[in-house]
Amino acid sequence: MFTHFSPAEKEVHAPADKRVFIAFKPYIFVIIGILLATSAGAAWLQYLLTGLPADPSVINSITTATAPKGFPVWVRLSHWVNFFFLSLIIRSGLSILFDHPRLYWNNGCTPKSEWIRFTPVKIPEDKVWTAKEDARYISPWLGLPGYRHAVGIARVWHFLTVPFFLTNGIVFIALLFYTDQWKRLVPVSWQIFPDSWSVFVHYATFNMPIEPNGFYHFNALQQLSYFGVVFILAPLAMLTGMAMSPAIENRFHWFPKLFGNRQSARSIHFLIMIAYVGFIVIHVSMVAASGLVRNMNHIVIGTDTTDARGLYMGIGIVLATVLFCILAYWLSWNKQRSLQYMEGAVNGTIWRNTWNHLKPRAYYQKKDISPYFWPNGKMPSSEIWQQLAATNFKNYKLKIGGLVENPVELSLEELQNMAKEQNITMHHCIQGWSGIAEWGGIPISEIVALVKPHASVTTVAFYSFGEGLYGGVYYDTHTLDNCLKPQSILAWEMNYKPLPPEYGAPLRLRVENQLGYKMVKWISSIEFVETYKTLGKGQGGKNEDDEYFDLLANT
Ligand SMILES: Nc1nc2c(c(=O)[nH]1)N[C@H]1C(S)=C(S)[C@@H](COP(=O)(O)O)O[C@H]1N2
Ligand SMILES: [Mo]
Repeated sequence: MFTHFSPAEKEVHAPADKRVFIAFKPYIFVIIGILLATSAGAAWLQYLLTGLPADPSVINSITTATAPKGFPVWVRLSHWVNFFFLSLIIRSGLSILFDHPRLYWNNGCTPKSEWIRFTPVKIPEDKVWTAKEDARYISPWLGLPGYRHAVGIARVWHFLTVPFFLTNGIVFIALLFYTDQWKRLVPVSWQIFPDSWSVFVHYATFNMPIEPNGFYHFNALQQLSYFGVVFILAPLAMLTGMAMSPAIENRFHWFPKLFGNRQSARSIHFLIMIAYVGFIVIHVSMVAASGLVRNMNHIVIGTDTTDARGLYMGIGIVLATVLFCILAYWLSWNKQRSLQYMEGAVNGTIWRNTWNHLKPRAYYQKKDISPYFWPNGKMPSSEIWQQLAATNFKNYKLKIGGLVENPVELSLEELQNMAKEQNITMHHCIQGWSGIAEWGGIPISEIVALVKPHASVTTVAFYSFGEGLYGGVYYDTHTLDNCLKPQSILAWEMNYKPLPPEYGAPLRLRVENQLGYKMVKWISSIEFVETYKTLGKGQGGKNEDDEYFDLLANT
């Protein structure tokens, strides 16, 4: 429904193989077993051996006189705003995850080292298997926008949501402490832990504890879990998200290390999502089990009454969110370009004015080089490239032109004699994987100095011998500014050896503060232009044109 795929798009987005699949490393079962044994298992043991512990809600009955009374309108609003944006964030996050349906603890994303995968595919060892081929289908009921390889639009939803989610959270926490509502969420005594355990033993052994009236205060376990969601899960979600950004990683190298590395940050980001979903399921069940009608009045209209108004309005809010999800789905498959622009206008602008000014640095050492490096993109099928490859690119000439004083054509040897810069850096693919490699090649600044672009030049376009996913010349553009950074090179060397064909021979781009799709492989020519708007479909690159990838640093 709402989708109208061309045959080529159908093959990408709605392939025949839609199998749902999850596989874990065996140790994950051991961890789940240990977690169950030390929680529910221990609770049952205590219950069977010593009986039910005293109900802390009864012993420590807090006088309602000092407790915050009821739910002011800002609590109710931010609760539902949060619900709305969480549903967008989680669903778009799932779509992003399925574009590289594997999670790792190591930076290099070596196949078979993933601790969980959502694909039945075992990576073939006898042929090139690209990351784009590895993307998996996810039902649009679950993912936003769903289907296969819609990472561009999924990122639009994910990143458009973040500023609102963050603002809502900041306003909520500020008002929490400005009023006395913080007393609901923030434990003030260590007693919270034994009390929470007692409550947990009750739940785990199906003995409902006496519920305090949530209009005034929560039970210990409830308080502790709300505290955890607001003050631990939400900040961790933001920080692990940021740890995946190339622009941040390349400048603040220590940052992803807070979580191990980029891939463990991605894994933790996923586990936080699981924790959120687990919380939502338990939270909603408890709300229903402990007096649905009254609880809905608390959080929707702010009264402690037993009429059904809150329930009806609550259902209305949920339905409105569902309707918005349907609208989002329709937009995702009918108004891709507008969505892409919207995201570019918000986040592209923020990004361009902040992190993108930072100069990337190469921090990695030889020992960090990944044993495996995912290949991506279609190998060039053009005869010209194949002939050049057959003779080791001896007859290759890089054409450099456009708005320059001195257009040139340079052989590989001539380029190699000009200058060389070597860096060990991490590649950040938009799909989620990464890899560390050494790259050697000529700084683009040397080429700029040689050809002398006109003063009106803002943008440099790099064209490939290869084609995009849907055919047509693969190209991408960078700001002249970005090209002048010392780490921006045209590489002919990977891991101290000549660049292999599948990684972009004879020349490929490395621009280290950017996502992987901007690093054109199999470069045929370079053009200096006034604007990217006159090239291709005018979005700044092949993936931006055809796959709605982020419009980031283009101006
Ligand atoms: N010519 C060309 N260059 C390309 C691509 C492509 O499809 N064609 N894919 C890009 C993407 S999405 C990525 S992640 C990197 C992958 O580089 P690698 O194969 O060395 O890992 O190349 C980029 N350069
Ligand atoms: Mo990529």
